[in-house]
Amino acid sequence: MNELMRRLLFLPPQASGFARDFDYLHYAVITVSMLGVLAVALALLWFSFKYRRRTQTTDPARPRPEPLTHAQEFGTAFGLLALFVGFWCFGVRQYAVMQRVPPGGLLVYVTAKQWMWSFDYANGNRTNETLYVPTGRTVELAMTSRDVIHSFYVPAFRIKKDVIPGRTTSVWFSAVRPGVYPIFCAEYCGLDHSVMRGRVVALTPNEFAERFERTPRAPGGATHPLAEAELGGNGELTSLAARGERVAAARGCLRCHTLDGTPHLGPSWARLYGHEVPLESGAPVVADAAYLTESMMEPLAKVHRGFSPIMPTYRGILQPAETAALVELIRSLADAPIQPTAPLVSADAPAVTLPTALDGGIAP
Ligand code: HEC
Ligand SMILES: [Cu+2]
Repeated sequence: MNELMRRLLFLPPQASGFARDFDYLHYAVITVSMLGVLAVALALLWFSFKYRRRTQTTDPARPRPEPLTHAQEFGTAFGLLALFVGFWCFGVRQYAVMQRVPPGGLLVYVTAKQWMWSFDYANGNRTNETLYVPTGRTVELAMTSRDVIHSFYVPAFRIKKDVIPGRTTSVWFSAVRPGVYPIFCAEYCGLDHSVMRGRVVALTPNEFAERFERTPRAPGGATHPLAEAELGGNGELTSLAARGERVAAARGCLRCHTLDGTPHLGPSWARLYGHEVPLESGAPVVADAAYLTESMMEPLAKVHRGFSPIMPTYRGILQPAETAALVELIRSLADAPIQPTAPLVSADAPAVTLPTALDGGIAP
């Protein structure tokens, strides 16, 4: 039945964990709608026959339709409403599943630009156009754009999500069987939008570990020339977190942040990722890739409780590759041990000269 409906509706293969549930709802909505159309069409035919125009002589007493009672009217209206609210409830449930990333998956950083996709892995690999993933494991994509809004769309996984410059959006899936699945850009993004394609190659976990996790270079052999150009590296493979440390030092983040749990002018990055952050305004948030990126681009949007809002914005300064490296650095410290005896501000910290920030203005 599933296979029949899938073919009838020309749907791509169901290659991710939630593809099947997703399709069932699709089938239900389509079937109900089609039955509705059919019922209306049949009624139309029947009524146009039954109440057709006749001459006075052949049909002096023309039948009149019985009007519906109020109960019948309300019953029909509520029935239809309940049906659509039912669809909506199923849809919301599926949406919630797709929004909540299960912990412990493989995190890959996706960068979109006119007109290609590139993928950065925690071990330092980078591939263009082809995303390699293991089957049977949660894969989370932390996505951002270098230029305009794009949208990451893998029909076989039934996932689609906008990719926005200056922000990080996440999407997740787990591939159910090995194969090659096309990636499309689903947001018009310029001249070559239609050829902004890529593919997901799902490998068995063994194959993935063998071919991908151990080799210093991506299986395709591709290393993004921008990776070195942007990060000033010399081409050797360093883990993304190590690159993050270089970026943090180069961009001056470590004047205010520490990696060992010591609070300084800003909160420490140790044990930050995946933990709750108390905010000055309202309810706490969980520090995920989206929150961390927002904190860099728009530090005032959510201020960590107990810290003064002195962090300058890095919008337009940090490149997407640098943002990804910083997020990965902070993620690598998610379970870092915290020195219990660490002084509030380490004595040997270099003196910090704060720009305009303390005078009320925020440096650009
Ligand atoms: C002038 C000091 C200063 C510099 C430089 C600075 N920050 Fe911050 N940062 C802060 C302060 C203070 C906060 C807490 C207040 C807030 O949330 O805005 C903060 C908050 C953050 C947060 C949110 C953490 C949390 O616990 O809520 C992140 C992530 C962050 N900074 C990243 C960076 C990165 C990356 C850089 C370098 C590119 C950087 N910061 C440079 C002072 C700084
Ligand atoms: Cu695009």
